[in-house]
Amino acid sequence: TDDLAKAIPSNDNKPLEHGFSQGLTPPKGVTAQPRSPLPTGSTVSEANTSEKTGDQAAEGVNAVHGRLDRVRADAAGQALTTNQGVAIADNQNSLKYGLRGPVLLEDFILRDKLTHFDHERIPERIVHARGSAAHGYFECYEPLTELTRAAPFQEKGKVTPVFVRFSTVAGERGSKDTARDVRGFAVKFYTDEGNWDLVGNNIPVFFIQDAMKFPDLVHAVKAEPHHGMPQAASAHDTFWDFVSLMPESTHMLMWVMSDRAIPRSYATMQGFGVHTYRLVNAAGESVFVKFHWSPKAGTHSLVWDEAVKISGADPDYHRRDLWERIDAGAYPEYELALQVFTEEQAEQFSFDVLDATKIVPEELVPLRPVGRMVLNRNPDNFFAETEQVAFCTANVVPGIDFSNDPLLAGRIHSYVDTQISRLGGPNFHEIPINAPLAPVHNNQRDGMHRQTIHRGRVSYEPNSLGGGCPFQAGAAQGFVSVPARILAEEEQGKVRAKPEKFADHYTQAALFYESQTPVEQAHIAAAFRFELSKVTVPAIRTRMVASLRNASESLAQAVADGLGMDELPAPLPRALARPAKPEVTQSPALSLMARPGDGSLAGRRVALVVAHGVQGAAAERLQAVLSAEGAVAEFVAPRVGRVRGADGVDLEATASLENNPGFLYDALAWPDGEEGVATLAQDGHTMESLKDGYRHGKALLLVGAAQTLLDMAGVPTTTPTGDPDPGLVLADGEAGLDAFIAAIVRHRHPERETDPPAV
Ligand code: HDD
Repeated sequence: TDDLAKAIPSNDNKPLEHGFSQGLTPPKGVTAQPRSPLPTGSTVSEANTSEKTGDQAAEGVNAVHGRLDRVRADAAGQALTTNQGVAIADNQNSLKYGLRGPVLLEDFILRDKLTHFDHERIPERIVHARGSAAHGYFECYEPLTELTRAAPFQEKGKVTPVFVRFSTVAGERGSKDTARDVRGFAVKFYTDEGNWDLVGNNIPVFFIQDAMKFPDLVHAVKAEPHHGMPQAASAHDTFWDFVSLMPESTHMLMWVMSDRAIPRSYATMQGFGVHTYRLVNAAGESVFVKFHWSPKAGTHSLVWDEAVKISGADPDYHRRDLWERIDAGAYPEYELALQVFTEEQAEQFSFDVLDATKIVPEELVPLRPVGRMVLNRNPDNFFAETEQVAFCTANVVPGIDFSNDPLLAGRIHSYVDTQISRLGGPNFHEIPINAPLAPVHNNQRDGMHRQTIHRGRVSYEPNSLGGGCPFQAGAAQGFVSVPARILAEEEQGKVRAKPEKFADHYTQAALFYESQTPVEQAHIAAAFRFELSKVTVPAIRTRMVASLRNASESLAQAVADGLGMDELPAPLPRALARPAKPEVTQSPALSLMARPGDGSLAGRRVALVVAHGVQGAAAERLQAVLSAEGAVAEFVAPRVGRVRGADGVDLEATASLENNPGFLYDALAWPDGEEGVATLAQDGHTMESLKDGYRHGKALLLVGAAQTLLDMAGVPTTTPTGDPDPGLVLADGEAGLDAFIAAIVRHRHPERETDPPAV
């Protein structure tokens, strides 16, 4: 038994649950398998060791593996058992009195199985129900000890394991990924000094300024309560009724109506901590900070028509993309940058840094890159990890502290509170995905689903019976709140009110809109038009346009035109007649075009559309070149399976135009081959793929005979202004390959766009 106990890292009472070969003797004829070795191939350095816990990761393996490994189950070579560990002889039939007789109540095996099944679901998150997650690590570029004592930032090259969950906000757990919505970007850092959750979004501002309004906002945006529609969409009366009555949401509306709300991938969107937080160094000195994540692959989005079509063909589009990138080793990577400023600086800004509807423009406080985050491992089990992970804004570590943002204050309460009902009690911190790597010692006891077996008779402090343990850590080790004072404020006593600058609802909305390229502005106007056209009560539309006039006359006019309004309503009265003069009126960094990415093809999906009679060898070379650049290039044919090449070189189509329509790809190519092209020309799917690819601004390559398809599909070879189309590559042989690759890197070719679309 001693040997066995040593071999098992945690619960030595129950080796059998963990698939240990030392356990149950397998039935005759079955060989017991040794436990599978820890996964390798992660790029985490060996320095990933917790000095505190003594945890040492296996070479090349994230330390978090070790901790979760104690609860991983592997049934290889094991017999089926009940939850009490009793081996099950027959898993096909209930226990009956006679072959055609009644099932017996005593069938504890049937009841064990059904009872558990009946309770397999837990309540979904009230917001951010739909999500996808991955493991990875954060690596610090340089010590930030002058700014913070937070564990992840203490050494150059220091690696901290993370678990990241991305989500949409409004839709239910099974809703589509490509809804127009904010995306959650929640990062759990398993630091040496406890868990730090940076629970952010892909948009740096929020709809409301005070947590008091959060339930109203969420009730307004979710499906309407009488008929439960629409699913995962803000395009309905109650949402626009609420936001048009809440002018503080105008800035956020600009962002959610922009292409940021329809990202191409979780790997191609930014993340933001949103609130102003504090960094605190070992001397107790603090500065304000805003957190920014920027994707290495660049910020890329879908276009609306594409997002709508994808949601039908693949509602799991973003989940699949994240999974496949990690599976293929094209690990999503993000750089963490800080905007650091002092309280005195903040006092001088034209806006209030405690107002979550405001950004700090990068031109005012530049971004300081401090590290990178790599997502390099998919979860083993969706429920155990992605569903049960509990992020809480209250989870901060020494070196990180809060500001007085009133929205943040509500969040500090709300997340812990929601997990108690969602995860069924106060011990959700013991669920493996939530458990810190740092040890936990306190006098909290009992409650639903307690895992820890506390030893001894002492569960209070101070005590002498336990030698005074666990003892207060003191200021040197423990968390100490910044003794913040409120600068330049008179003693006001308890108030339910807001500071004056909170009432400037439009200056930054204008800043965002004015900082977009003309194409992005057109998309914002089209999104407002689409959403408001779904609103059935005309007065709500009018009120929204009246509000927009305060942010941008030209946007308001474009939206009014799109809604067939004969004249513009009078602007909504402003809460603040004379807002402070903004420091900047243009911020190019706010455009999605500001972050084109590293120029690699990694993670891009390319369809090579083929049919019997294609030039097989050339098509194969095309696939090889694109794959060598990191793209996922697959043959798509009228049917899956073998495609006969005219030159005797056969291809394997892994997708069909029916099961994977063209709009699921970033780029499409039609290789040469007269007979193949003639077959494709007979297939309506080909024309749809070509038209969609053109309309969605994608890179298109047509080689030799395939160029005849353009005319048939009604796709022009120049842009509407008569200029050459940089995304449309017409080639003979291999001549156009470089141009095609350059066009894919550019992501989309919006110069083709007309409103309404010509194709
Ligand atoms: Fe929240 C979930 C982000 C305001 C209350 N929120 C949730 C998640 C993210 C955010 C990413 C999903 C976490 C996960 O993947 O499990 N929320 C934000 C941001 C906000 C914000 C960036 C504004 C800056 N949230 C906000 C307020 C409140 C909440 C003001 C309430 C006072 N949020 C919740 C919640 C959720 C949640 C109800 C649902 C499930 C959960 O917490 O774990 O408590």
